[in-house]
Amino acid sequence: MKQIIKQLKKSKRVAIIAHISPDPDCLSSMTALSCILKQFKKEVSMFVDTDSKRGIISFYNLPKGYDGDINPNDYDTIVTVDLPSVRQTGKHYAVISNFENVISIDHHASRDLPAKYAYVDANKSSCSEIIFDLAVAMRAKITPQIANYIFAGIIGDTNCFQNDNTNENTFRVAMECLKHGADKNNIVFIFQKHQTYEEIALRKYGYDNMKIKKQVAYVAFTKKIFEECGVDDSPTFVNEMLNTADNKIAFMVKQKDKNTYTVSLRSKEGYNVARVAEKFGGGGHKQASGFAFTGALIKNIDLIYKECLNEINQQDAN
Ligand SMILES: [Mn+2]
Repeated sequence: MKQIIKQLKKSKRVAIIAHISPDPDCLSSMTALSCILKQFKKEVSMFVDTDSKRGIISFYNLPKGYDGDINPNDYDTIVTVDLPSVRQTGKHYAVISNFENVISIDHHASRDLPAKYAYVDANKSSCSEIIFDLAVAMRAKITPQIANYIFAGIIGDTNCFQNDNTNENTFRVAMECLKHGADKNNIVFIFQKHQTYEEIALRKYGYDNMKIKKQVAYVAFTKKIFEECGVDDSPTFVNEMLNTADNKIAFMVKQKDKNTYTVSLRSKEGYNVARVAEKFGGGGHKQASGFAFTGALIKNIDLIYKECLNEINQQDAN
C-alpha cells in the first residue's frame, strides 16, 4: 500500500480504468479514486469500455470521453481498479500492456493483468473497500461524495451485505461511509430498488425461460431479447436464479455479438463455479465466476450445463 501511495503522489496525470460490463464496484472505485487524487491536485481521466448509457452508469455522471480511447502520451500513470484479467480491459488492452507505469488495485485472487505495482486484497468484499483504506492512508478528506461512491460499491459487490464476501471490515467501512455522509437510503434505493419497467420485462423473460434441471438453473438472453425489452444488460438476474431452496448452481448466458457470448455463474456454498469457468478459459470466485465463448449457443449451453452438473455430483459425492 505504501508503495502505491508513493507512486500516486509522484504522478501528475492519471488515467483510471474500470472493467468492461461495468458494475457498481468498478465504477465506484474509479470515481472515488478520482475524487481522492483531485484533492492532491492530480489531473485525472476515467475510462471504461462500454456502450451502456442506461442503468447504473448514469448515477456516476462520468465526464465526457470516458468511453473513448486512451492516448498514452497524455498520462504518466495508469491505475486499473477491480480489473483482474486482460480480457476485461476491453479495447484498452494494448495501451495497458505497453504502458510502463501501471498500478492495479483489486480484490480478485486470480489475476493475469500485467502491472508494475499491484495492491490486491482478496479478503475485501469489494475494490471500493480497498479504495476507502487507501483514502485514509493518504489522509484524504472523506467527502460525502466519496462516502456515497464507496458505499454504493460495497452495496453492489455484497448484494446489500448478503454475499459470502461480507465481513467485519465491510461493515466497518460501511459504517465509516455513513459517518462521512453517505446517503444510505438513496443508495440502496438506486442500486437495489430502482428497476425500470424495461428491466422488469427482461426479468419476466428470464423467469419465463429459465430452465431448472437437477438443481442447475440457466437462461440465455440474446441481443434480440435485450432490444425487445429495451435494456442493455441484466447483471443481477443470475443472483436471483439461486434464490431458491433447491438450486445449487445457476448460469446466465448473454449474447454480445453474432457468435460471441458471456457467461455468469453463481453457486451456493460448497460448489465451486470458478472451477467450471476455468474449464472454459475464464475464472473468478468460488461462488461467482464468468467467461466468454464464441460458437453455437445451444451446443455450448449443453457443455456448460454438463460441467455444472459434474461439479454438483463431485461435491455431493464427497
Ligand atoms: Mn469488485
